[in-house]
Amino acid sequence: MRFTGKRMSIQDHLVSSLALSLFLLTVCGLSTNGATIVTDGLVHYWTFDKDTINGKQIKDVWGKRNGIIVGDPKIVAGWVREGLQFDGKDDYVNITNLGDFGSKLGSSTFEAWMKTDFNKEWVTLFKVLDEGCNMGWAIEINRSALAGFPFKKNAHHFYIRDATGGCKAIAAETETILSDGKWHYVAWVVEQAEKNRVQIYIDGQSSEVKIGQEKGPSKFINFKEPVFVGGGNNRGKLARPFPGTLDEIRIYNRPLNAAEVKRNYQSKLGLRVEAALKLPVHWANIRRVLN
Ligand SMILES: [Ca+2]
Ligand SMILES: [Ca+2]
Repeated sequence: MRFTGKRMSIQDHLVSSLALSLFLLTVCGLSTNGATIVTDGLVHYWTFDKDTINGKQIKDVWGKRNGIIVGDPKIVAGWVREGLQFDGKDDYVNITNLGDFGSKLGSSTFEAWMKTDFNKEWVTLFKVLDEGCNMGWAIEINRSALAGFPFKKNAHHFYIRDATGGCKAIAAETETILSDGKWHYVAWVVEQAEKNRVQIYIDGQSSEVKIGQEKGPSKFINFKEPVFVGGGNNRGKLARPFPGTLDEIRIYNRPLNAAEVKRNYQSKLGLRVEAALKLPVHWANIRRVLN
C-alpha cells in the first residue's frame, strides 16, 4: 500500500511526538522517583499492588513463591501503588517456606514499608519460628531484643536463629519511632551471621544496633514452616498480628550495602521502569506496521 506524502508526514509526526512523550515520561520518572530497585540477589518480591492479587493469591513478581492471603486484609494506597492493610486480628499473608532460601539466611536482606500508629503492645511485621528452637527469622515492632524480649515502646526487635536446635540466635534491637502513623522503610540486613555482623536500616539510614544475643548462628537450612507477613508464624500458629499497612516486601539472598539500601528506599518505581525501557522494542514494531 502506498501512502501519500501528506499522510506519511502526519504519521511520522505522530511517531515522533509519541516517542518524545515516552522518552520524557521515562526520564522524568527516573529523576523524580529515583531509580528502580536493586535486582542483584533479589529472590522474592511481593509488591501488594492490586494487579498482582488474584482472589487469595498474591504474586511473587520476581521469584516463584506466590503468597496466600489469609483473612481479609484491605487493598489500600501503599507506598508504591497499592499495599495491604491488616486488621491486627486474623489477617496475614503466608509467603511459603521460601524453598531453599532458609539455607542462605546467614547473609540476606529483608525489606518492607510499614505504617501503623499502634504502640500498646508488641506486634510482628514478619516472622517464622520452626519447631523447638530451630530456624527463626523476624522483625517485631515495639519489642526489645534484650533480656526476656519485653514490650518496649519505640524499640524494635530483629531476630535470626539457626538450625542447631539450641536457640543459637542473633537478637538485635534499634530504638526509632516507627508507630507514628507515617510510612517507614525497614531493612534487616544479615551481613555474616556466624560473625554476628548485622545492620538495621530505618528510612534508608543505618540505625544504631543494640545486641541482646550474639551466638554466631551458622547452620542454616530450609524453613519447614511458612513465613508469615503481617503477623508471626510461631511454630505453626499465628501470633501477634500486625495492625497497620505493609507494602513492597523484598527478600535478597545477600546483604545489601548502604548505597543499595538507600537506592531501594528512594525508589518509587519498584521494577516498573524496566517495562518502560522495553518500549523501544514495541516501538520498532509499531514503526514497521506504519511503514
Ligand atoms: Ca505496592
Ligand atoms: Ca480480618
